[in-house]
Amino acid sequence: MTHLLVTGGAGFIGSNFVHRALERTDHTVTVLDRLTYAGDPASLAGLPEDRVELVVGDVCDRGLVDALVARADAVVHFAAESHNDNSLADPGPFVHTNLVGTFSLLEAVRAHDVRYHHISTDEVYGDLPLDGNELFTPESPYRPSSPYSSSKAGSDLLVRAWVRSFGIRATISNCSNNYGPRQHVEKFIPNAVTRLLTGRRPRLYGDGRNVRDWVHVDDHNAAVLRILESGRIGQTYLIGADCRLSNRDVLGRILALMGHDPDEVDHVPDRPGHDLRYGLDPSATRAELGWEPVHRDFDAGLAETIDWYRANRKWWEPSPV
Ligand code: NAD
Ligand code: TDX
Repeated sequence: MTHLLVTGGAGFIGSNFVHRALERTDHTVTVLDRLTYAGDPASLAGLPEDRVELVVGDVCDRGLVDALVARADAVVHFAAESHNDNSLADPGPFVHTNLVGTFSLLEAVRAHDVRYHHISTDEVYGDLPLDGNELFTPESPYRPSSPYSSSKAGSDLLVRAWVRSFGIRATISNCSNNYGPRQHVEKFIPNAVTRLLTGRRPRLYGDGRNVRDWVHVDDHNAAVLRILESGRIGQTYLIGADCRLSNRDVLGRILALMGHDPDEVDHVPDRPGHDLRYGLDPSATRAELGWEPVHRDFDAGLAETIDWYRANRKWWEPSPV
């Protein structure tokens, strides 16, 4: 049995990971989460109390992190400020949590020789031209665009340096855009769904041609568990499901699935510096880990996600949409 320290485990992807790890393994879990606006203990409701504990605290708190890492067999670091629009409005918390928080964890895993997995994003590679076929690979240069993605890129580089200079036992995964239940309503898909559920039009930034590469959060975390089990130290793994769609297309599908007209959209000014296209090549991850995404039907995944937001209004209604 393994004891995991999961940072950011009360957020969207981290809580999904905790549910999955408890269902599929005999691991025990300590969640370290500051419970920012994006963290909700309700996302951990119903889990076996003898196998999971929530510690409310900050990943930048070196003393607390050191004590928690000392009693863990492995760390999975999800905690981050994660929303691009917020990083444009106020970059400070992104630099602090994403860089200083990662530094604090790296120093603790170095001191206690604990296995570390770092959760990151395809956005560290910047964007691709709208109309090409090129994809990100683990060798693509780092070219982040926003305060969010540059802080994540910086955190990845810290991990790489700690592997090379100090020999820590770390892996990194860079995943594409996630969707699924318990995603904060600030993000595109839940924002559109919950605006429609509350009688408002969803918003499309700019001309809506920007492309995102979608993966279901269950598939992301299935890959993360595989990496923990059999990933090679020092390796970077790209996680994605080859589902590249324009924002216009995604919104059209949501409107159709929810019984609305295709033109029930508010066109709003574009995001400054808005990345044009993300697309990543997950073939090396698939070949090495034998991992395959299960949620291959995007419309079915979207429909299930919409149903979850319909059925769980109490979870999201307190947040401004
Ligand atoms: P989220 O915003 O839903 O959750 C982040 C969690 O971290 C929250 O529970 C929050 O309370 C916690 N947190 C924030 N600052 C903290 C701090 N200083 N100390 C302790 N806890 C803190 O984010 P998410 O969408 O679940 O993303 C999780 C990770 O996955 C992030 O590292 C993100 O960069 C990465 N990622 C996200 C996506 C995506 O599509 N959402 C895609 C690829 C990678
Ligand atoms: O109302 C909206 N209308 C709209 O057109 C919102 C909220 C977004 N958008 C667009 C902007 C993006 O092109 O939709 C796309 C997706 O937007 P976000 O949900 O904000 O995600 P993105 O900026 O692509 O970043 C996400 O994926 C990578 C996550 O927030 C990051 O944490 C992750 O690293």
